[in-house]
Formats: sequence, C-alpha cells, structure tokens
Amino acid sequence: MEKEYIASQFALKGKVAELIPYGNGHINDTYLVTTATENGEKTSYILQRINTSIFKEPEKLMQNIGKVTDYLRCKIAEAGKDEAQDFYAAAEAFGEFRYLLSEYPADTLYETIPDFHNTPKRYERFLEVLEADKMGRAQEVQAEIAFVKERSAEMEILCDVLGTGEVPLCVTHNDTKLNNILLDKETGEAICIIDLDTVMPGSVLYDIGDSIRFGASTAAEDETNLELVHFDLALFECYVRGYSKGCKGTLTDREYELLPMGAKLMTLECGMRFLTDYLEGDVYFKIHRERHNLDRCRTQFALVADMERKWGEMKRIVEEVRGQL
Ligand code: GN1
Ligand code: MG
Repeated sequence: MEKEYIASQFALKGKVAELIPYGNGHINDTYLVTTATENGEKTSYILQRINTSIFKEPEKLMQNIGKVTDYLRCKIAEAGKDEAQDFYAAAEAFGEFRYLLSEYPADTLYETIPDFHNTPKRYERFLEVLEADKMGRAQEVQAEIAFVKERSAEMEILCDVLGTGEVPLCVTHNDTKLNNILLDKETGEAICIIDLDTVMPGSVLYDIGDSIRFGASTAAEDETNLELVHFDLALFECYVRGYSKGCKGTLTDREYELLPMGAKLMTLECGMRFLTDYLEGDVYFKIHRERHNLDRCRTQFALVADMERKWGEMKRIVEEVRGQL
C-alpha cells in the first residue's frame, strides 16, 4: 500500500505534502510526514511502521501506548501544566516519566517483547547462536566471545532484585536512547518522550542504564575507531543529577545503589545482542555496512571496560548526588 495513502488515514491537519524516511532506528520504519492546509499552513508528524516480525502482537503494543499516554495526559493536566511548557532536559524527562507513572499499576501492561531486558536469557540465546555458528563467524570474534563469558556471573543481578522485590516493578520505556526524546529546536530542552513501542513493566534501572549507555559515551554507537570510545564521567554525573531531579525522590536507596550496575549491564547486554546478531547473520538489527553489528558490539564492550576502570568514581558520584537530596 502507498505510504502516502496510509498516512492519510490518520487525523492529520491538511493533506500529506511530503513523506520522507526519518531517523536511524534499527527496527521499525520511521517517516517524517509534512502536511499542508489549503492556506499553506504546514505541520510535521512522525509516522512509524511497526516491524511485526519483532513485535508479534502490534495491537497489544498500541494498547500499552494508549493506556500510558492517556494516563500521562491526565496527570499532566492535574499538575496544571500544558504541553507547551513541558521543557525538560533529557534525564529530567525520563526521571519525570518515572515520577508520573510511579503509581501506575505496571503489571497491567503487556510485555510486548517478552524478556526484553532479561540479561541472563539474552546470554542463553547468545550461547545457542554461538553453538550453532551458522555463518562461521565465531572464529574471528573470539575476543568478544571471551569478553561476554567472563561477565556471565554478573548478568543475573537486575533480574534477581526484581524477582525478590528489592527493586519495584515500574512502567519502563526500555529504549531510552537520547534520540527518543523530542527536543525544542530553539531552546534545546526536552519536550516529550517518543518511541513508546517498548513501554512495558520492568526496572527503572533498565531505562537509566540504557540512557547512560548511549548518552555518556564519547563516540557514536557504531564508531570504528575504538580509541575515541570512552565512558564520560561528567556526562554520567549530569544524567544522574537530571534523573534525580525529575523523579522527585521516587528512586529508592537500592535503585541508587544499583545504578552503576544498571548502566554496565544495559551496555553489556546491548553489546551482546549486537554480537549475537552478527553471529546469526544480521537478522535482527538493520545494518548499513558489512560488520556493522560487530562494530556496534565493540563500542559497547569498550564502554563496559571503561566503566569497570571508573567503577569507584561512578559509585562516588551516585553517593554524592544521593547525599545532596
Ligand atoms: C533498537 O530501533 P531502535 O534504534 O529504537 C532496539 C533497542 C536497542 C537499540 C540499540 C525493539 O532500538 O533495544 O537498545 O536498537 N529496539 C528493539 O541502538 O530491539
Ligand atoms: Mg525503539
């Protein structure tokens, strides 16, 4: 079906004037749709085609998004804010997401991708794919395989604390890369969180960890020169402070304590997923060049290694921010 026709089925202001691919997501297809009214007024929309080989039940995904956005709309209205005033910095916005949804019954949401951040299950899957080695690529990535295996014991931590109830089950976004926040062109402040396809129950440490994985790196996710890839402690501190402010005291002591581990595990898990996909023949993440998934995996592991070197500092920063609350 024509994309323009599909776009025109939504409640748009005016007619579709232009439709172009947008962003660089790895899963869904995203388009920027510009409409124009008869008197020339233009409006921009984001249109997404959900990848149904990954999101097997898109109706459930839409129901999750509907429920959470309806709820947020009420909460924001209650607080007497209108959308135009909602300018937050990225970390603050995700912190506020947690704060606003802290009383939402997370267990009523579907798991749109089961075990999405279940790191031990991701590890099991990695081992299966490695065992099969259907592309014959394992030989050239021995160092990366060893890197994952050496850290297998730590992978259980977040699942364990969620399981015992030491950290609460929350509504989590699960894909908190900074390009999933709409920023105001002029002020640079956060307007709104987008890409809600993976909103499901989970630990906020997934969200915090994933943001830090992406945003506290000094290089792009697919940088090939690993000398440029570092974990930036100043950016880490900035995120922890922003999130703390936005979440208005809803982060528990145990969550603060595990925050560095959340960052490390989300980075390790992401790198392991890229490696798994490389071994499997690049069937999950879209790639734009040969070995793209391997390049991505290597940046993530470089970040993990750098976090390990800076572990004491990461802990100290979290303690300091917590102490100033
Ligand atoms: C995928 O499609 P995109 O870029 O928003 C992935 C995330 C990964 C991310 C890595 C549904 O997100 O989990 O962290 O790539 N989304 C899904 O950049 O698997
Ligand atoms: Mg996404």
